[in-house]
Amino acid sequence: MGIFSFLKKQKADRKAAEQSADEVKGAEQAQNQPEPELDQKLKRTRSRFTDNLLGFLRGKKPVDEELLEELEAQLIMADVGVAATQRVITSLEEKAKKDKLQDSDAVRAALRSELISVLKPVEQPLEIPDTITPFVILVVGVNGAGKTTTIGKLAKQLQDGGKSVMLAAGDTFRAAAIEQLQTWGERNDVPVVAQDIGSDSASVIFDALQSAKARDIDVLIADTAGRLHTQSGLMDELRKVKRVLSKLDEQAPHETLIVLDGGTGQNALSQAETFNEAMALDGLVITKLDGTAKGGVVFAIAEKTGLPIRFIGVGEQVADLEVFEAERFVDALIGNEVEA
Ligand SMILES: Nc1nc2c(ncn2[C@@H]2O[C@H](COP(=O)(O)OP(=O)(O)OP(=O)(O)O)[C@@H](O)[C@H]2O)c(=O)[nH]1
Ligand SMILES: [Mg+2]
Repeated sequence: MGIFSFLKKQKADRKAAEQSADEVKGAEQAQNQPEPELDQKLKRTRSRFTDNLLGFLRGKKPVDEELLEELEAQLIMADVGVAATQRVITSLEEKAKKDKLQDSDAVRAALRSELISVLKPVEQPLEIPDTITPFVILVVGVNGAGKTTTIGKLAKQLQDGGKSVMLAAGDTFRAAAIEQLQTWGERNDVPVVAQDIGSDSASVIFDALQSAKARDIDVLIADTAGRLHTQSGLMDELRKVKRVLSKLDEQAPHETLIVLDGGTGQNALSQAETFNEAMALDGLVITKLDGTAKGGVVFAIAEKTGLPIRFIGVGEQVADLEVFEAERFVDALIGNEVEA
């Protein structure tokens, strides 16, 4: 597509966006309705935890080796992963030895506190210091993980927090990717720096940083095309983005954020590990936790990578991005009705 037809298309898209302004307004009104609680949004994973994992604890069973073995099997089946499961079970065994697990309520309470302790070290919210402007966030991950959607949601949150935000359309592979980011930008009145499809991703993001500096923008968020860590050419492209940005600001990008689709279970874990080796990640966002029963993978990712989980995605709407909190997450899965 030539630049002229591209611009024409952009114009047509803008018009379409204006026409749908009423729809957006309606959606915003809907967003003003009280939000469903996190446990509702995580209901599939919650039901795996409460029905399968905790179901067998109901009724006063003796706390013996067999019960802990069953619990271990259930944790593995809930995608918690071997390492995190072992840590939890070992600690429960120690408590059992000291006669601290008298009944299944005590097991539940101990389980709750062990699960929290797996997640606590990675509860490190994204902090954007006022002293760094523009603060540059580079968003990476495999195809379809939720990168662009997360950027849209994050832009709104930051804006609501009083930051000025700019987006960079660094996914130059598909016209639809550029348009998708522009739609999010229009919806929130956030400027989007884009170039023609097929242009060099690093140059788009470099231009955006220059522009953000000139306009005194607080936060620049750069989108990138989905890729697998095995696609070495594409991984080189990401390294080039980093290199080029550091010419304008030695510390940029200040946050390299990977977006992982929680519904892919153990694949999400291996993506976090391999991208981290290639890119030195600063943080994670785990999306689509609303649509999956595999939310237990959050524990596996926390235990194995130790990388900060900045946010979780729990739906497709702009408000469906939550700052990750260990206790809140565990309570949404297993409840906190028992005394810890
Ligand atoms: N249910 C649910 N859907 C989500 C969430 N986050 C993103 N999605 C959906 O996942 C699909 C892919 O999201 P994108 O943001 O386009 O993913 P991407 O990583 O940018 O994809 P590529 O640009 O193709 O690599 C879209 O339909 C989103 O609406 C979430 O937290 N929950
Ligand atoms: Mg995208």
